[in-house]
Amino acid sequence: MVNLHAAPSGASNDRRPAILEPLPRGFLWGVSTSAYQVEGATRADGRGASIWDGYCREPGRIANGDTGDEACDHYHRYREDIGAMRQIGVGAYRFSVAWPRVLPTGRGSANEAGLAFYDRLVDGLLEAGIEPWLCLYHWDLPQALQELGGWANRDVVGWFSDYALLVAGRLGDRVKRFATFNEPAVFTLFGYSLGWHPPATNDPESLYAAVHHVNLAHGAAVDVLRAGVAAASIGVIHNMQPSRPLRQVPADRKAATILDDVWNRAFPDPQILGEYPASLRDGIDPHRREGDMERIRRQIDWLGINHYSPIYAKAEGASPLGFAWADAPADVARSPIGWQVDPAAFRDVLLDAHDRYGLPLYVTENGAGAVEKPDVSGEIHDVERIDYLARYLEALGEAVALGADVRGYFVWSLLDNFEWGAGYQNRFGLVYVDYPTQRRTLKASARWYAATIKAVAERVAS
Ligand code: GCO
Repeated sequence: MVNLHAAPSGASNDRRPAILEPLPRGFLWGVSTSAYQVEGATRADGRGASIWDGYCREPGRIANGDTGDEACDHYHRYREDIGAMRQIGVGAYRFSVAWPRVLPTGRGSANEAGLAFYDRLVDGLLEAGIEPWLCLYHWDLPQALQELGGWANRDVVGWFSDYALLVAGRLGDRVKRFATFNEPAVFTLFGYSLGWHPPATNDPESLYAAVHHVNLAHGAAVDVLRAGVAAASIGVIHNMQPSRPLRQVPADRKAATILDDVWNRAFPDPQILGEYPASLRDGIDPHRREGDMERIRRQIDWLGINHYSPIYAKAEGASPLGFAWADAPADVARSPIGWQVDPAAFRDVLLDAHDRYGLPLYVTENGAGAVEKPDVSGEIHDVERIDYLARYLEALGEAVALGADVRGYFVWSLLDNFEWGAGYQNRFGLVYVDYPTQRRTLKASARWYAATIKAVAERVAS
């Protein structure tokens, strides 16, 4: 059974490593990042503009007017970052390719210098014994394609599959783990309805079109990767969070059901089960052509789950979608940046995903945000992050003990990085980044994660 030793240990105030009994042999430990959040170098070596470059410059969009222009300068400092991964002892690194770095206008001529960066990154990882997990899309659409309608234009399916072909052809001799998309529910809903991500439009028609085209692009990319990469292991990454009514009243309960369909089901259901949730069908229908559901439902090898906390909905008559996003009730337990902490919800998400989709699961993101700085000795004692990770790993262990086929866990994130609308103020890294100097410092959580990985490996070996 689950046996998590997590008592405070000695002067450092660090928790002891998590010892998780039921984890399967070969359980994979990793860390995740994404291109726009860490790479910086947005004007280097021929990279084209992404939708985030311009959006960050619009007044009031991002806290403190921050942009991803420099981020963590991972583009130049990736070797040092691989060094940090080695120190932590992870087996895998999940990163994303910046589409505009390799295809500056999204299609047409490739940018050799951009491709060469990913060659160096992948080679460096392999030399360090770290498996590259490559995600094709983590939200940084080339600006030139946005000007043609972005995800609302069905032609994006062809553009995306050409991009997948380019990446597969260049890196597929060394990279075997591919994800098509990261959290499509977030960038479609936030981008095409709620106004929190580019293109910040609010039009249900283009939201439904974008949802359907992303699903088609996923299917097309799976086919390209399957045909082009020998021994590829292909998956997709979805955020999954229980959708709860703000108040226990019928109208809020209904709103929570609709949000559940839009947030948790609009992508994995068609991609894995071949069907949209019933509440979305009328909206999707005008965009659906014969044969589309077959094009979307392609065999994949694993499902990536990103999870942090539950979400809440309330009824709102004026909302065209039938729900409004709500903050969690005031009395819930929260992380240092106010996100709800509820490990049992994580356990249930893993069990539900196992039952519903029947695929091997990888937790591709989980972690805790904080506003933090080093103490006088230069150390970062992020005890709340350690506590969060320990409790969530315990919940993962419970899900495994109850039968969920979870094969790996990636912490979000390796580094503090550009946290979208929150800019640099919210830090999620195991490694602290001092942005003015780009100096990296392992936090206490990095040492705790390293100790956990080691302790689990020793237990399996004994
Ligand atoms: C996400 C994102 C990350 C975020 C992280 C913390 O996939 O939501 O992949 O980009 O930074 O989730 O909010």
